[in-house]
Amino acid sequence: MKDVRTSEFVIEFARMATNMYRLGWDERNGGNISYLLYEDELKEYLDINNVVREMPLGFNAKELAGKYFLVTGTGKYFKNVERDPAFNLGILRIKDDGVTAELLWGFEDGGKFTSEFPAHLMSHIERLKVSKNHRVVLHTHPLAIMAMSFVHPLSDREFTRTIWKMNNECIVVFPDGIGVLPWMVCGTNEIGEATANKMKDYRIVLWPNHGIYGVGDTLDEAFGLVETVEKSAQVYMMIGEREIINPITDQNLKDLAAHFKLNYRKDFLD
Ligand code: 2HA
Ligand code: ZN
Repeated sequence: MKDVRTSEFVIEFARMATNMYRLGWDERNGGNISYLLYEDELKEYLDINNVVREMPLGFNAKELAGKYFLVTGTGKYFKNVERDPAFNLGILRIKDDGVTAELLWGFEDGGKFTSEFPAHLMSHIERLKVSKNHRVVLHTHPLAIMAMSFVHPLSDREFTRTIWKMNNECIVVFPDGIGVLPWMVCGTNEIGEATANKMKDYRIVLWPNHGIYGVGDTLDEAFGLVETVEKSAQVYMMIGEREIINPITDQNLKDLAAHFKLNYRKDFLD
């Protein structure tokens, strides 16, 4: 067997964690990532019949039974993932009963999956219904997105419109817009259900005063969504109270949508 730490999926995942830490998005143990792995790519690295230990999921994820996830650990720091992946990450399989995670590798200190794993798994379930190639759920605490969530109305439409209008790229990158939750207690099944419910329509979900979720078929895609929202939120916060004299108008956005043939949220424009 090859060493799991030399696999493309662990290396790419660990680099992503380092990058997000360096961007200032993931202080202390902030943020978490889960990455759906395929059995074929795992087989050369792991004996998939060797379950190290089991952990209860705390809800029923039967739709994901038999699926494998590489995931960050609870209490673990993004800063440290690349230096010691086997301590900070785990590879889990959802057991046939739907309510148990089987640890196949990692969490070497006896650790456990992220407290937001319910929100991740429930989001994976919804996104797999929309895209069969879906693989990544990423949660993080970018600075400007957090700041903006304190000072901007929290509706899907209003938040999306403002973000779209801070950067021409936005409607092209996420024509489906941004879902916005009310303030909720994190780490619970309730916030997981609310997040997954938004994931039926959106690939980006804002948790006000906390952070954001992005999903995608690849790590780059999920990261790229969040990165693009964060850039716009930075522009918004940098403009601050000053009057916008050269806005991106609703008509500009419609023209972009027509040019790039976007399937965008038409009800979000006037
Ligand atoms: O994993 O970000 O929301 C730490 C968090 C909780
Ligand atoms: Zn968080």
